[in-house]
Amino acid sequence: TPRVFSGIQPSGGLTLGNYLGAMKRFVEMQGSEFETIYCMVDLHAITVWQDPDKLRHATRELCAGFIASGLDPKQSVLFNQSQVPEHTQLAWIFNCVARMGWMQRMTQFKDKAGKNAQNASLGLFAYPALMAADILAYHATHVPVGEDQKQHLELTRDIAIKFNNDFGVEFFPITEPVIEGAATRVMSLRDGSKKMSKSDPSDMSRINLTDDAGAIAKKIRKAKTDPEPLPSEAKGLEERPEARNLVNIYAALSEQSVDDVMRDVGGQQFGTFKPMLADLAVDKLAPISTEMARLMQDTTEIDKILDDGAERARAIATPILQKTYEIVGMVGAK
Ligand code: AQP
Repeated sequence: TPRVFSGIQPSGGLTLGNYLGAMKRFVEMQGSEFETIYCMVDLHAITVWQDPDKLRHATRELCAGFIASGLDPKQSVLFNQSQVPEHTQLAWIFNCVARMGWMQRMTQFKDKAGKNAQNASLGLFAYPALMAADILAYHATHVPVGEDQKQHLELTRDIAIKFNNDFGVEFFPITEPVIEGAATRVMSLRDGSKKMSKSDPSDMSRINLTDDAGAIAKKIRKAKTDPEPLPSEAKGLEERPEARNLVNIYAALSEQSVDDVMRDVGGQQFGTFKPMLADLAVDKLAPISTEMARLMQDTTEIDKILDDGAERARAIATPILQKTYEIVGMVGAK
């Protein structure tokens, strides 16, 4: 069976971007023709400084968010990356396959390292090799992600191809990114040219899955827009990033195409559209945040789910890592 792998960093609270670009898609792929494996990638999160207590909390809360959004820990494998050592073991092999020049081209590294790249962690630079290991440790064939991860997935393919060529094998699959839907790139509510991100210093720039109805309504009301009413066709949104973003969010949350949404809301003022969007967002997100809060009351249950998920993940990853070691020429591989 084709196998889906994807992950989210516990580097803060979940945003509407993570939900629409990733989690909602994860849920849609569960129970289809795919075997689904989803990971809290805590080792990725620490490529930038994380407070240890906050990291523990964010990892458990992310797991709660997965379940609250509709992932079933029996149908899907849900686990925490650091509990499966095969990820880092395979990542080392890939560090030796990937080239410095490939990594230097990664726009996420450039964005996150900023001007002072010399001061970024080595882990941040090597991030895409660990990501390739996450995916290929399961021989995953499909990876649902937001638009921002496209370049990293191309690198995963390059690593698989180079490994297979270097060792004359056809061992690692060439993974397909799955980037679909109306909201593959949800933008900041304050700046239509920046993606919505959990680490943006401004909380007003994003909707968190833990925001209450009041906060969601306020953030949407204050979202940056232009003074024009909405156009009557999707084409009219091309030069209006903030308006386009709000329409895309509306389309994704209501599971309609952008064209269908435009048919209903075209010509409206933001004074009318924004409250509609806020109501819809509260409607869709409130049940998730309520369920997350309930699950977080007793984290022993979550820890058990993660222990169990790690065991199931290792059952798949261990033989793949051992076979990799054997191909590479390591004594003792079995
Ligand atoms: N704004 C977004 N629109 C659509 N998809 C998004 N994703 C993230 N932001 C958006 C998707 O969510 C998945 C998990 O992302 P991640 O947490 O591993 O890392 P990220 O992409 O770096 O997300 P953030 O929120 O911006 O985290 P920080 O601020 O810590 O870097 C991915 O599939 C991603 O595409």
